[in-house]
Amino acid sequence: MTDEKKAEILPGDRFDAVIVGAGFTGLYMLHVLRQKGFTARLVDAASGVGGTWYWNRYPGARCDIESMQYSFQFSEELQQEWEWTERYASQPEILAYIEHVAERFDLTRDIQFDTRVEAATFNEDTGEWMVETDRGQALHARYFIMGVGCLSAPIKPTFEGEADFTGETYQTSIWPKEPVDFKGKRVGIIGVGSSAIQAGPLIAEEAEHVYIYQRTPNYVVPSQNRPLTPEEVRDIKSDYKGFRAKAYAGLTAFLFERHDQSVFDLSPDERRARFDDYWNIGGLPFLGAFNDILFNDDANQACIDYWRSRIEEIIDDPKLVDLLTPDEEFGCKRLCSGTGFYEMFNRDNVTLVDVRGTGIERFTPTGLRAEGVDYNLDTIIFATGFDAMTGSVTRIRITGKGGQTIQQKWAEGPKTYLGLMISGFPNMFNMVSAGSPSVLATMVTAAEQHGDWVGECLDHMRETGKTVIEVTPEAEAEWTAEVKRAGDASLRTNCDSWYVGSNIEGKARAFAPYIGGWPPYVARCNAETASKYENCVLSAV
Ligand code: N01
Repeated sequence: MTDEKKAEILPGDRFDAVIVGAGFTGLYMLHVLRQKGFTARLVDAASGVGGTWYWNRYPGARCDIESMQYSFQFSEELQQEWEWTERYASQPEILAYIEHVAERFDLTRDIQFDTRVEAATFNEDTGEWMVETDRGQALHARYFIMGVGCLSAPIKPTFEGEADFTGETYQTSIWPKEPVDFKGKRVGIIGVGSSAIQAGPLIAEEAEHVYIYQRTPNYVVPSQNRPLTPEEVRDIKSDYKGFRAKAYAGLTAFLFERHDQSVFDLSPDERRARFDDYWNIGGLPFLGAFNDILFNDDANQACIDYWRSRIEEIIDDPKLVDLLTPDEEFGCKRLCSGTGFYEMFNRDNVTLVDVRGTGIERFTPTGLRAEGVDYNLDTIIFATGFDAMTGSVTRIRITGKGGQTIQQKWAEGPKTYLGLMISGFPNMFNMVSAGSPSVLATMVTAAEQHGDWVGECLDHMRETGKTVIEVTPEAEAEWTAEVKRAGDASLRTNCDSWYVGSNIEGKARAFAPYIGGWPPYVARCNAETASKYENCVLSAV
């Protein structure tokens, strides 16, 4: 990116909207607003576009939604011209795609990079937001739009002695742009979530030894990633619109074959054959083998039994299989999709360290001490996750009406209307995040749906001469209860996970995304638009 293409930094600028975040959501929002003739400034802490795909550059970073679906559909030309090479796209390929989109739609001239939004304050007299950045700017805007992502507030535990460690440390969620050399190195990886599961096998191929520090095991299924064939790409592109429409009609807005049958509709042999088919399909679609895996304890146990039988086939040491077997429902946490994760433990240069007892006690000058044992390490990698769903919002000092902060508002968990609006915070839109399907749908499709919804809302405001829109507390309470109801109906609320915020000490437990399904969610959003915002108060100041 050349400097001339970056938006100029001017203190005190005034816009129709300030958008935070240059990932899929923020970029599409910017595109929509520009098409409609609104002025907008997009601000991002990174030096380029990409959002999560800008920062997560660790070895093996890859999407778990198929590339032909994890991409924009608003432009037929764009989706026809872009060539994905693999079934699941790697981080470099996704970042190249996002950069292409920004270039193709000339978005970067309205983006201010290397700038972190620190605070935003609503002025009740003017009906405007003042957005303050770490460059000492105050941007003024009628609308404040958050496209800050669900998994973009990294967390890193701190350990005693960290400053004395003489080796290198890295964090998967803020990985350097330069390649990291693991040759001949003893590497420790803290965590076994999706990030470690993707990075571990590749690092193990290069390093002298890899120690994986596992506190809680995760279920991993093979992603079955492979190059896309020209035939399947041609097939989809011959009717991309129709393909997208089928995906849109599904529960998660991405297409995969889902059997509407219970585990118990089949005989044990048929059931195993079905699970085998889905193991071969791999990735998140594995959950589509039966319709009750996530809703019925016995069906879930049948799935666990199958999963375990497959892991026993892969791993030579039965003790390791025990250690790697979670004691919670299958799919309760986000299912991990990987390549070569379990196979990695058959290598002589990989050691699984169970830290369920006293845990990682401290860092030492030459490594770390865990469960009473000293490990000599050259490199330590934190693959320790995120303050998911709300952290990227609450890390900004957002102040709404009456001086109420977003931290106060969400002290007992996120409260929203359709995920998009928050009572007490007029003219603010919270995109593809808590209270909407977000992480349970494909984020790119969700970004387009929210971008279009907000675009129409702003059109309506302009056409009717209104300048302030705020959802009613009653509508917010009803929707927040609906998000909870839908979460409680699924087994996904049973375990500790970032979905419920339990990975953050002191965070109120609440299942943050809306799991009631994509079509009903979109219908609710459309009904709100069609009713001309019956659940909101519109005024002019
Ligand atoms: O983070 P995580 P992630 N001592 O929270 C451990 C998406 N994503 O970055 O469970 C020891 O899953 C922690 O242990 P525990 C995807 O949605 C997608 O890997 O708290 N361990 C856990 O093992 C995913 O779900 C892809 O006991 C400590 C790990 O760190 C989400 O992002 C790729 C510890 C954190 O796992 C998050 O994944 C990557 C400590 N003090 C990410 N503190 C795709 O495939 C934490 N841990 C698309």
